[in-house]
Amino acid sequence: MPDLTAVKDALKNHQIELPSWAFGNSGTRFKVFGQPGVPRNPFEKADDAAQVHKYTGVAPTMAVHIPWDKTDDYAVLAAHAHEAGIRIGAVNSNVFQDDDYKLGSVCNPDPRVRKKALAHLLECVDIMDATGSRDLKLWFADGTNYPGQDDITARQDRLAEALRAVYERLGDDQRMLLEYKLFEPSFYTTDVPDWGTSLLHCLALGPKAQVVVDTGHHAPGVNIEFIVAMLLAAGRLGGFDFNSRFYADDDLMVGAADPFQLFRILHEVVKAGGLYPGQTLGITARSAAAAAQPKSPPVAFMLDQCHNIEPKIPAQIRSVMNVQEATAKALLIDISALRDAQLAGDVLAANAVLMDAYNTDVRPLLARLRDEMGLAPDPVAAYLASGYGEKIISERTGGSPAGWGA
Ligand code: RM4
Ligand code: MN
Repeated sequence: MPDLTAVKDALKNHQIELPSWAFGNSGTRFKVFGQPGVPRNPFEKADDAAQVHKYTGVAPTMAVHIPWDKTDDYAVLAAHAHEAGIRIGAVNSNVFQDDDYKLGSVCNPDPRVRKKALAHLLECVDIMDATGSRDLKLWFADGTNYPGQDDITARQDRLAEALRAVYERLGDDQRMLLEYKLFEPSFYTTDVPDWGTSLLHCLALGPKAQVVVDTGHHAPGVNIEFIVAMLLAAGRLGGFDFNSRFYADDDLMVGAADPFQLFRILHEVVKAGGLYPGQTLGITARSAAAAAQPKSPPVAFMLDQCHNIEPKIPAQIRSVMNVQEATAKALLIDISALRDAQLAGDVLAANAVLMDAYNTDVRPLLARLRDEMGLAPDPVAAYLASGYGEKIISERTGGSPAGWGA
């Protein structure tokens, strides 16, 4: 049986990163429903993210998205986040919301547009230097809508060239995470549609280039844990963008559509040791500044979500708890019993070991864990009782609420 103290230690050290954009207004292409009290700038987003960390104890960083979180001095933003009790995490680039990018960004046939997109990506690395962030997350909306519109391999060459330039700009302790997505906004070809394409680029670049798996970015029925296992084995799983996927990429709360899949994914991560801070997959050296930062796990556990109809801060708390519950269950798998059954070819016994862990109610264990961490046993209830939600509604009047600017 797994050692409960070790399970609790792993859960105490777990780090789940929140997306700044989860706190702003969001919606679908049909309608954005505004909510009262949403942040008006990245500083207020950091304040809200800090609330999630305050009640869960395992969400110490907030990813930013440029230009949604544009500010004059990123060191000031980092200091503000620190003051609020968190740090700035991954920097997400945005080369999909400018008229110039109609035919793509770094894959665009026009060299002028490619140059502009690359300049933005390099600016994001400057921001990482100022915030002390380890990871640059790259997602490209590039692709084509019609057969013959552009040359598939020429676009790959342009992509490789831009990625190389970004890679060369990274510090020793920085990484770039290349995200893939099956389709949308392009409908015929997508330039980074799958983990194979992302991995090929990363392998060509070097160890600081890693694949990021956004759970929503797959076709229905894809076995995501298999992809995760392969990437972990190759030392190239840089992180996750967790969310759900009912029919396609919905950015709803992680674990909403399929908590069992989340558990299966986390089993692969736990088995490979991807949970534990201090391991430095792919990083060759640590600068003094980075060494002074609290250590991050080799696999970044990021949320990539939007809360269109539900209140945002409690939804982020719930999402963190969903990842935490699935992780706890994965940690409870009796690995030696599983291995024995597997090696004996006992199909049913092996499956039973996995299901026993999955069917365990881990909520009492997590309540005890929170108690040991000096937290309330029910984070959502504690947040709702705190009055913070009412406070931001009354205080945040005037100005424009933050949104994703689509
Ligand atoms: C994209 C992609 C990116 C995220 C944006 C908001 O679909 O998943 O990771 O930064 O959405
Ligand atoms: Mn994503």
